[in-house]
Amino acid sequence: MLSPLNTEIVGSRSFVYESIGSTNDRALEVGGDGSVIVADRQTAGRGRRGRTWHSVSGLGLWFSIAFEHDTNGLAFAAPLAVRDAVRDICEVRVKWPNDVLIEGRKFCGVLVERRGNVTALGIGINVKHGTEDFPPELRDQATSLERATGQTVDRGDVLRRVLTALDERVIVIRSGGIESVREAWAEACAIRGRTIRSDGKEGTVRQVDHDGGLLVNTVGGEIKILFGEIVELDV
Ligand code: BT5
Repeated sequence: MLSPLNTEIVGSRSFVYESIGSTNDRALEVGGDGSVIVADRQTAGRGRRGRTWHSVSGLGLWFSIAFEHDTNGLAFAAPLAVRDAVRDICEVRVKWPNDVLIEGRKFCGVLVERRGNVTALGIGINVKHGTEDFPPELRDQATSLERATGQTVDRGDVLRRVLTALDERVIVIRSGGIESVREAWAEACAIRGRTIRSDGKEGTVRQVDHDGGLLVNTVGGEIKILFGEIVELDV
């Protein structure tokens, strides 16, 4: 599934599995700056806060990249790389902080985890799923590239494009350009000025902070939300 890449950092080594617990766990174990771990199926794919990531065989891209230094900004770079990779086939929206949606439905999620000096950037992309391939509870909220576009999409091609686009962003970050990547991500989230609700509080997003947190004006004053759950009330 992983053809040779013309990249500097991402793809320094690659490990391809038919089935694995979680590619993030494997990335944290193998380390190595730029190592890519791809699995056809995950038996324990996970999202944030212990949530499950549905990762069946043959339909999606479940992969992680290990990084060993300068890892700030990966959570900004990943959704941008996915957006750029599929730009030719569909228009996507980045939902703060790092879900990627097509027509309001999630087809990609990102999970950044750190252990010791290794950071795993995990990316899940639904590619070939039809409606019935998702468990019932996800059918209304999830989609795949093929379901959304009606076109046949090659998983290897999408993977190569994502890794290449990610490599470009990581190079920018490592040469001191994290602010430009953060700004591009904040722009893609289109969250400034939006009315949102989080943990029972409602307000308007005034600014995206340097760490990606949202500065929100509420009736009780300004609050900051850092990688929490939000509902956008005026989409
Ligand atoms: C995420 O978490 O969106 C991060 C998902 C990261 C998955 C990748 S796959 C490779 C690597 N290895 C791993 O073990 N993980 C990473 P979160 O924002 O917490 O969203 C999780 C929620 O998304 C779930 O509770 C479901 O509601 C929904 N969900 C689960 N599987 C889905 C899927 N395949 N497509 C769309 N939504 C899904």
